[in-house]
Amino acid sequence: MECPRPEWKQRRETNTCYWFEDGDRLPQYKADERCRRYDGKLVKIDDAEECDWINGNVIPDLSSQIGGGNGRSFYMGLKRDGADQWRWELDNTIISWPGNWDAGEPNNHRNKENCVIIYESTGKWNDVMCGDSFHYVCEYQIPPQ
Ligand SMILES: [Ca+2]
Ligand SMILES: [Ca+2]
Repeated sequence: MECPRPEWKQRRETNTCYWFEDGDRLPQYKADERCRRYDGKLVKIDDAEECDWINGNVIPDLSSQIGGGNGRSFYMGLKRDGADQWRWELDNTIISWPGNWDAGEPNNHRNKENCVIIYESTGKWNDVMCGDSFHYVCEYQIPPQ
């Protein structure tokens, strides 16, 4: 059971793989296309436990590679829907936990912020304009054998 590429990080308890893509910055829909290329999707952070795992395991590794966290931000697969609810693109479900929003977020600045990024420095979330370009996080579920 393997992740799509060696640089993806595997969470063994759930056989889930994560990839913090820190080369390109892309608008959200293009980031999603890029994840699909590897049979993945932009990450769905199902609960506080998964959030803690990502913040505790993936983000520190990433930061150490470049000698410490900086101002990078990463798209996840959460979007505001027409009814002003936060919905996961991976399975079209509404978020079922409070999330890990930064202080004062989501603020929907100018009523135009329908996508969500993770700050590398803190793991906190912010709603942003989907057309703005950021790095991104893909998730891939290894199929049961
Ligand atoms: Ca997940
Ligand atoms: Ca915001």
